[in-house]
Amino acid sequence: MTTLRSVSLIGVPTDIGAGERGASMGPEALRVADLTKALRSHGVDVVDRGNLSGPPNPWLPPVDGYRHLSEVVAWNQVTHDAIYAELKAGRMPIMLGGDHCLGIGSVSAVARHCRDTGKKLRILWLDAHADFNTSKLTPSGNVHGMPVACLCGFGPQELIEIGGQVPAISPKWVRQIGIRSVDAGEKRFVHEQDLEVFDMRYIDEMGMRHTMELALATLDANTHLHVSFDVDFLDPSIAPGVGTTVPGGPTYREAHLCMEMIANTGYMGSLDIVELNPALDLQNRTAKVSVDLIESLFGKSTLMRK
Ligand code: 6HN
Ligand code: MN
Ligand code: MN
Ligand code: MN
Repeated sequence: MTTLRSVSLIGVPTDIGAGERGASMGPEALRVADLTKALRSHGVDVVDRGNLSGPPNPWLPPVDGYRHLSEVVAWNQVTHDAIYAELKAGRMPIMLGGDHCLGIGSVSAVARHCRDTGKKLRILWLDAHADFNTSKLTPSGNVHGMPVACLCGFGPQELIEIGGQVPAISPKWVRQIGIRSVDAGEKRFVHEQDLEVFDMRYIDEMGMRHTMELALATLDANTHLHVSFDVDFLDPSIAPGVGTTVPGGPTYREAHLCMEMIANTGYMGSLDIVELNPALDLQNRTAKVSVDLIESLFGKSTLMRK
């Protein structure tokens, strides 16, 4: 396995892009669930960089289709800078969100790093949602429903240019897994842009193994794989601590298989863990299951396959 074994944890304690308060407490909940210790038990060198800081959540209604746009830009700018610096130093950043709008800063930093180093970028977006809304399509104005669109160049100038190039990524580099809630206009746009979506219907019919074989099919030794793990990917029965639960997600074992197959590639170079909302959780259960799954992402497997 060639996965980088030097990891930096970066907490980004904000719920600025969400429609429910509380994801700002996500980083601390993951620390309380012993993320550092769990990673170290798999031989990973872990440094916890603490939390980034940014503007408070003013909790205002959307303006022109966006809620809190200037604050969202500020948080994503600091996220971009921190993630980019870690990659430049040869470390694997793990961004502890925070809501999923932070994927804009995180993935745009990874894309910039891939341009610097000539690496091919692939992005696995593990989520119940496609996060492909625009200000015209969004039913909520919440920017956590828009990061994939922004990364592909569809969004407000000040957000889409954070990584120094517009668009930051091509839709062709993205594989979405676990999708089961897409808004009507968003669905049309997903088809128009030809995003590769492995939705729950596909996983039900074909199984997680085949799904992941396809999602990982175009990886090679020159690939940087970014995993953006929205905790609402998981079935709410195992992960109740998220603001936007959607029934019918992957089971505990399906989710582990997904993570184990990613680990086996050896190509994961960066990771986001987002949308964990301790205010909605039950005794930190969702944080614990997230840490458990991250262990699988770093090679914990029952049969110890090499
Ligand atoms: N997330 N599609 C809905 C919206 O408001 O745009 C929900 C988005 C959820 C976003 O969970 O990262
Ligand atoms: Mn999401
Ligand atoms: Mn989601
Ligand atoms: Mn197959």
